[in-house]
Amino acid sequence: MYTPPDYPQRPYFPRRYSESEVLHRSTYFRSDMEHRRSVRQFSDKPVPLQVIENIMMTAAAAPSGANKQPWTFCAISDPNIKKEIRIAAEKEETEFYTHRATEDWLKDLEPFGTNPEKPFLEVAPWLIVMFRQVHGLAKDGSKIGHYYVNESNGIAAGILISAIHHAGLVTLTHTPSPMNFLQKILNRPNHERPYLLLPVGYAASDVMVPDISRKPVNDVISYY
Ligand code: IYR
Repeated sequence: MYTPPDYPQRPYFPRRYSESEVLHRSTYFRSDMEHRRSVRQFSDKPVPLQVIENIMMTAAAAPSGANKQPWTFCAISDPNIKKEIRIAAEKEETEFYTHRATEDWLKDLEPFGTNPEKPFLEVAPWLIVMFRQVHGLAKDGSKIGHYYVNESNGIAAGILISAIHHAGLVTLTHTPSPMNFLQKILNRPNHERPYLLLPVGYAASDVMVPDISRKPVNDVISYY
């Protein structure tokens, strides 16, 4: 017998589909998501704020530890701030490519043709910066406990990327390292730490991506 917790509960009506619809929807979604690629060449075509807000609020509907929703999404379209972020990111990336990266790492990056130059940080109409909140802050300034902060943000990031793709836009999961400069440039409080930087927009008309493939089913799934 189901015994409800001592907290208000309400009925929930999950979407219900026929078995054939479930098969069709899962097949269709799989193929749509398999079409997704990370993109480094963006068009400067504007994307309305409402689209970006829809995408971020989709991500903010992610499950999280004890429903603490330990994230903040910052959306940047101001060209001056984008330029400031590009300059700071390129400084870190120059360090990475000239000193920090191992030989093996640089070799693994060859298919992507990456280098310290990050023009997409200025060309893409929006930059979304996700911050993970190591704890929350109550109105009186006291700390609110947050749990599974990395896992929660990883889940929200996945949904964010899916929402961007679903809208017909492209993105790149960009992680200049270290990324503390984002906290400074965007003036975020100390309990927020940069988690991911995603340029968002339309792909450039002549966009190219490396000819790489995903692991086959037997390499990623084991049934028991
Ligand atoms: N952050 C660097 C390097 C880089 C690292 C990995 I792992 C990638 O998958 C891609 C790039 C850069 O953005 O160039």
